[in-house]
Amino acid sequence: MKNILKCGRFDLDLSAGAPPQVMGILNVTPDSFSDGGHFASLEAALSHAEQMLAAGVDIIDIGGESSRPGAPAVSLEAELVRIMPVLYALRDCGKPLSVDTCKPEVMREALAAGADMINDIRGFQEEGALAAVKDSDCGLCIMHMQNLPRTMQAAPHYTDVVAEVIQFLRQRVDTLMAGGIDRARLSIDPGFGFGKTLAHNLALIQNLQRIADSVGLPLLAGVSRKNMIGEITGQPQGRRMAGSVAAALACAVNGARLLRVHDVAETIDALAVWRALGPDA
Ligand code: 9MG
Repeated sequence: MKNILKCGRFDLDLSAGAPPQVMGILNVTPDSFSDGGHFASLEAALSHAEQMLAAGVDIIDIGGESSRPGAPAVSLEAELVRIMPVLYALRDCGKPLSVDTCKPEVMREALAAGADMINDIRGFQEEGALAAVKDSDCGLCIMHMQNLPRTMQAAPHYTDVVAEVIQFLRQRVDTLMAGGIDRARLSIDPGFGFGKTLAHNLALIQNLQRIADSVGLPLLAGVSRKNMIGEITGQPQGRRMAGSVAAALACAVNGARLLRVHDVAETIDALAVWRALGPDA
């Protein structure tokens, strides 16, 4: 059966037999560019986007607020100044544009400027978030997080991480649908590293298909360059590409239909090799 995610101007085929969609990460935060100047950041972001497009990215996720553990909060104005020029410049790039934000005002501005998807690590729980996306036709990614980025890695605790993530995602889906959002616009995400230990993250990877089936929606996985990759490989941030590609592939094998990654070209190659081995690989 076809499983289409309605995503603004685009319909994404997330059916089981179709190749997983690769979402390229485009961070427009001072820590993602070396000199921090605004014009230089824009230029660097656009050049990075061009590289991802040339590599065959399926969707670009633009973010102006870092969600790293302990990262400082960013004001509404600063977030808009970072992402809006990038969104305008990429609007006609031919691929869906996602905006990674928790702020309803940013959601509204981004959608008015042509964003196709909103990726909210808080699962649209902020007051006004549902209303901000309701009357558009954008896709939504609902992510699970325990606590908030400042404190989430202090002492993550679950009795049953898989069951609790499923329960949260089901509740958010029910709330969003009760609020008038079409189910065809929804995707879910267990939120790797967001209030999770390595053991929690591994349990989630092993159970991705169960999570997707239990909630009944396509699942997005974001493991790229995260601490869990460093914990397994012993590698620092700048040397986690191979581990990230391997983890993304494991997520795809286990049922993820969208992969949020930094290393677009390498992930696409890995997926191509896996898919060449046939449906049972
Ligand atoms: C913004 N962001 C950082 N990590 C993420 C992840 O794992 N999933 C989603 N949906 N967004 C993320």
